[in-house]
Amino acid sequence: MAPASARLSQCPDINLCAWSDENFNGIFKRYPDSAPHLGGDNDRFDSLGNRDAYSWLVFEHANEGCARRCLRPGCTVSKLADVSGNWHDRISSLKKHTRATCPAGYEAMGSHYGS
Ligand SMILES: [Ca+2]
Repeated sequence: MAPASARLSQCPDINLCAWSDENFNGIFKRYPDSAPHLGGDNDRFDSLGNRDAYSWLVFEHANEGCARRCLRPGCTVSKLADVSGNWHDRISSLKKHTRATCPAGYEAMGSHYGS
């Protein structure tokens, strides 16, 4: 098993990256733009990394529906089950924000990249 830092390095600049398992393991996907539907990756992700210059917003349902959280630039979530509300296998849409900060009403999650 590769160290977490090696798997995080899968994530290229200017992308929101997602993995199907915690600690950046499993199926890897990257998103340069918003994704209102995740298709076969719906309710699959367990870890995230944001290497974009903007915050990314995640939602429980497709089309920015229901519960939501925010991941700021340079931040990761190694285990979405530990995010408040338990986000294990829960994300169904992603939105690239227009700023590096989180919008009002969006709870920030995650820790600094690589920590
Ligand atoms: Ca969902």
